[in-house]
Amino acid sequence: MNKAISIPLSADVLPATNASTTLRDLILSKELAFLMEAHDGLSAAIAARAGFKGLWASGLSISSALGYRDANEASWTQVVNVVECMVDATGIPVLVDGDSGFGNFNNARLLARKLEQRGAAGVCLEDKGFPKMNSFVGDRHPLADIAEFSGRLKAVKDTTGSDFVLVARIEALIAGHSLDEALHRADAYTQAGADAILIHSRKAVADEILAFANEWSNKLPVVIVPTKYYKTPVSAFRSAGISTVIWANHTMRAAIAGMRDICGRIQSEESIAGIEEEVAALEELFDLIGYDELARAEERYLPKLTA
Ligand code: SPV
Ligand code: MG
Repeated sequence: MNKAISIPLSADVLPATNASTTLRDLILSKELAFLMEAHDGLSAAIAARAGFKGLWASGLSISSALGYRDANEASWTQVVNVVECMVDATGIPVLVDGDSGFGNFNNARLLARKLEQRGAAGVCLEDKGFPKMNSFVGDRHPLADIAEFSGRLKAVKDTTGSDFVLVARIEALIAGHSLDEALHRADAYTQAGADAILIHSRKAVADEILAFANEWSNKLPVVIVPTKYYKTPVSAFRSAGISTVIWANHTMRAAIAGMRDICGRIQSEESIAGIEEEVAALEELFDLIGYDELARAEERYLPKLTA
């Protein structure tokens, strides 16, 4: 009997212990969990290799990698296709940034169903309209009506399986509303069936996030994105009972810095001799993308080479 081959690489690349940890396990665990941003198959494989047990398919990073703004310029089908590559390249759970769901309840449930079919472990929907704008850009972040957004959440919950994780993201603090408004929304989204609450902030300190966590007292797990309050030590998040930290854009920003420096050097030096030791070896690339598995498959499936 032929054994199914794994394409392209999962078992060859990942520590076996990672593959069986579900997103639900991570988010519900008493331990503080970390999701690392990725935006394509390669960055996903690198993050998994580093030991992360779950990934954040960042809307900002996926759209940036495609050359688009994080304002729903990339279509939902483009996002779904990228997520599929991330899933194929790793085998660890992927929480997808579903923005505001690309429309009403109907668009949101279609997006979630397609993500689930392609192997995503969950989706995060934010309570804004379509098109949304990245939370760190400008001041125009009108919030969705609570009842209407709750309908989006319910539709996703009714459409997806019980393992698929639905994270409701509250943008009230981003939009300049009060902590009470954020808490009120968190209650409504809990009623609507969310599995976790992502509370977002763009302040340089974590005070409003920690105040939220304190008042909320873990009615549902709390997920945070400390991009702007990056100086806050994770011990503060542990003490506050936060469930999950998302490092939301750092493979993308590392790639920008690396590519910017190397392009500049090659351009000015008119040579690649000086940078050879500074870029990843081709062997590392072949290893990350599982060329060894392909070589074994060739042994099995291709006719033997004759001299
Ligand atoms: C993303 O990574 O796309 C996010 C997080 O949604 S943020 O950029 O902070 O809005
Ligand atoms: Mg986003």
